[in-house]
Amino acid sequence: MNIIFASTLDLDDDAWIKPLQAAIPSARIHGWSHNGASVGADLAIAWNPPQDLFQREPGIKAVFNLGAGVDALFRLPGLGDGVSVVRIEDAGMAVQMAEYAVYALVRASRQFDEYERLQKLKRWEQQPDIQRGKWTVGVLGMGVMGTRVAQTIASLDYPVAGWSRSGKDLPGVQKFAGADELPAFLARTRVLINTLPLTSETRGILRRETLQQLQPGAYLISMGRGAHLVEEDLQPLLDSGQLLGATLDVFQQEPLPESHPFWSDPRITITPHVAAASLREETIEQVSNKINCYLRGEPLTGVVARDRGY
Ligand code: NDP
Ligand code: OXD
Repeated sequence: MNIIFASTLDLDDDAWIKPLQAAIPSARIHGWSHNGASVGADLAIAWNPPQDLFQREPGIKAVFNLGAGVDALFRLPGLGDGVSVVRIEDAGMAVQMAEYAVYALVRASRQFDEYERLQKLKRWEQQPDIQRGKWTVGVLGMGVMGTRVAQTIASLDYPVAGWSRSGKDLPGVQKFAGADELPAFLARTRVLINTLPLTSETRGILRRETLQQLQPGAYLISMGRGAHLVEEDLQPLLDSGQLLGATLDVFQQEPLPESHPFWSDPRITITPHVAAASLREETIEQVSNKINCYLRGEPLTGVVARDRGY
């Protein structure tokens, strides 16, 4: 049984391949070498995978993704319909997504962004008290990430709703399901938090037509994928006052090019795809458990539904 560890990132072999090999003794794990020949891989462990992964290794039967989002894998040529795609579930990321969302929400709702501006001017000016009822929060995607985000924000007494394909019942979180209920969800939401996976159905979901259905003076916090946002629609919505600000972790092109207009817009806060980092120990433990289950023929969690793309 050969496993290829396929990543274009400069990951340290000692930190990744050695512990994976120790945890999966019944297989041989090979590193990816650019210009190298096939190792006859049966399985792959992938993160930022090389473009020619499936062309060089046509025998791969299952891919274990070292992250939650599998959109990059689906863009690779040669991923056969019969190949199973398995993703990481949480592994320490959901709590980080919740922290990121709370940071951006609280910065806006408690006006800490305004206090940062006032400090630069050496001005001692108390802003009006928060009216929590006016800070309605809506979470797009109620999976592993969105659930933790919504629960955390609900615990801070903000009015929270969650939208997903099937609808999720959570105490303190209003449920919205499917495309039919999206307009009602948007209409009650002021702070929109995106934790969706990128699929053919969710690409471009953050666009003029949807964002202008939010409550006036809205904020956008996006941690899903860059292609959820139609980037050219954002600044006109900020100019019109429909949106007051945006905190973005993900972009159509990453790294965000220096010439991109978002960099110099003070209404937009930018982070370099760090809302949640894959934590090495948790990720190695989870992926090796999944591979060992697969090798023993046991059922797995985190298997991506190929027809839905997540
Ligand atoms: P899950 O698969 O657990 O959850 C996905 C959620 O999105 C589900 O609630 C699902 O609905 C919902 N959904 C998917 N498609 C649709 C649709 N067409 N309409 C309505 N709802 C839909 O994924 P995770 O929560 O683990 O991860 C979500 C994404 O977060 C990842 O794919 C990745 O892109 C992003 N991410 C970003 C990180 C960062 O650092 N910026 C870090 C980690 C993840 P249902 O429940 O009905 O299936
Ligand atoms: C992920 C990410 O999908 O880090 O895991 O973006």
